[in-house]
Parts: sequence; C-alpha cells; structure tokens
Amino acid sequence: MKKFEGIYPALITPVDADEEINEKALEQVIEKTLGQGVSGFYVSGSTGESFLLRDEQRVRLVKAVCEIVDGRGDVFANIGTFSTKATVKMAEAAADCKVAAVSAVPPFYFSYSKEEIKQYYYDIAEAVGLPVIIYNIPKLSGVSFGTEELVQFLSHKGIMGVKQTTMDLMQTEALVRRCEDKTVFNGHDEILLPALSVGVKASIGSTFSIMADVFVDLKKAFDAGDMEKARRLQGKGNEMIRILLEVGIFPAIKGVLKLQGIDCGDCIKPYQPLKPEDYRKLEEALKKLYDGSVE
Ligand code: MN9
Repeated sequence: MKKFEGIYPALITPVDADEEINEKALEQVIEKTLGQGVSGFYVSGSTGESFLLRDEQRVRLVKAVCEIVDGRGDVFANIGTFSTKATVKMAEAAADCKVAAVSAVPPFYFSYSKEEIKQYYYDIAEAVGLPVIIYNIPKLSGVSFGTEELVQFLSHKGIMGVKQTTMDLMQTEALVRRCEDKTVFNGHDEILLPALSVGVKASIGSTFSIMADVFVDLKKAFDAGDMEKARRLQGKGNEMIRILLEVGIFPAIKGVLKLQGIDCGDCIKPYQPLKPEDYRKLEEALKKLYDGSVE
C-alpha cells in the first residue's frame, strides 16, 4: 500500500459571520502552506471543527479543498460520524471529490466494544474502497487503543494507517516497526522530532496552518542529520504551541491566522471569540517565533 511522507496541516475551517464556509480564506491558507512546502492536507478533522459543521458543509469543504489543491498535494478527509451508515455515506461523497484517503475517529458518545469499533473501520474500508486512516485521539474521542489492537486493525488491507494524536511514543514506535507497509502519522506537533526519531515520516497537525515552514524545515534538518537545528526548530515551535494551548488551541490558531492577514473568522459557537488580551499574547508569541535565525 502507498505510504505517505511529509507535513500535512490539519486545516482549520474558515467561516464567515453566519458560520458558513469562507472559501476565499480557505484558498489563502492552502496557498500559503503549499508555498511553505507541505505535502497535502487533512480536512474536516478536530481542528476543522468537523463536529460543529453540518454534514453538507463537511462535504462542501472537502470538495472545495480538493478543487483548490488540484493535485498539488494529498487530501485526507475525516468523514467519521455517529453511525456506520452515515460515515459510509460521507466517505462516498469524499471519494467523489477524489481524496487520497478517508479517516475516522472511533464512533463516539455511546460506548462500543473494540470488536464493534474494528468492524466500523472494516465496513468503511470495504464499502468505499479508499484507503482508511484510523484517527487515534483518546483525549477527545474517549476511546483508548492498546498497541495490539491497533496492530490487528492495521492488518486489514483497506486500512492504510493511523493518525497518532497521543503522546504515547512507545506505542507509535511499535506501530512503525510492526506495521511496515502502513503510514503512521504523528498527531502532536510538539513531539514531531521525537516521533521522527522512532521512524515516523508523516505528520498531521493543526499548528502547521500557521507555521508550516518551521516544521517543514525541522523535518529537512532531521533528514539531513542536523539534529541541533532540528532541536532548535522544535523548541521554537513549542514556545508558540505553549501559548496557543494557553489561549485555547483552535480559537488561537484562527487568531494567529488573522494576525497573519487571513481572516478565517472565529470558531463556531459554543466556542467564544478571542479577547483583546488573547490577541496581544498571540502577537507577542508570533513576533518571537519569526525573530532571529535558527541556523
Ligand atoms: O490534529 C491536533 N490535535 C488536537 C492534531 O488538537 C487535538 C494537534 O495538532 C494539536 O493541536 C497540537 C497541539 O497540542 O499538537
């Protein structure tokens, strides 16, 4: 199965005052990050506020991203939702848009057995015939996978990989080593360098929308064996991430984009707009991020 490599922004979803998708801002974010060397995009994920969007908005978003990217990168669409049938329907719509793969968080709200969750993923893979990426994000989904479970799930030929939004690098290392023909995506930007050191080659992350250049350079430095530079870049990125987490990650990312000249609106309610002091903090952090060299 094709393996993927590179830096993939988990795209925010730009919206207007009516909480409808703002395609112009979407295009600006995509063009900016493609120019910084990203390999493609993860659309309608957590960062994309997917569970605050209507189904038809999610599909329109995927279509818009595929049209804008127009073959210049891989597009992965998170199509996960409550029931298998609804998820398959969304996956079929994504397939029509020519995505490279679909991805899904484990079915949530109700508690399911691991057998049911496994079947959910296999049903998606078998119904759509597109590669499937398991979205492992225990903190938000409430579902924790053991390493043996993931190795088993990944043995299905339709499952292409897993997005590891977890700090469990011991698990990530085991998956890279034991599932050689699958792609293990790092999912926490603040541990990209340690993830690369255990053999990860691809990373999907929310903060790449605002500082893809830092992480593209980090991976290049790592690949060239320049660990000092890679460490300095991870440190720079992490200082920014520390402030983003303090402010609230998704509203903060939209706030930074606004400061960078791309107005993506606020996060969808019940998220609340940022306060002036949040913008002040972000502005200061942004100044520090691009201040000085890391050579
Ligand atoms: O898409 C993102 N996950 C979540 C992945 O936000 C839950 C990450 O990129 C984080 O936002 C980032 C900051 O913790 O690593």
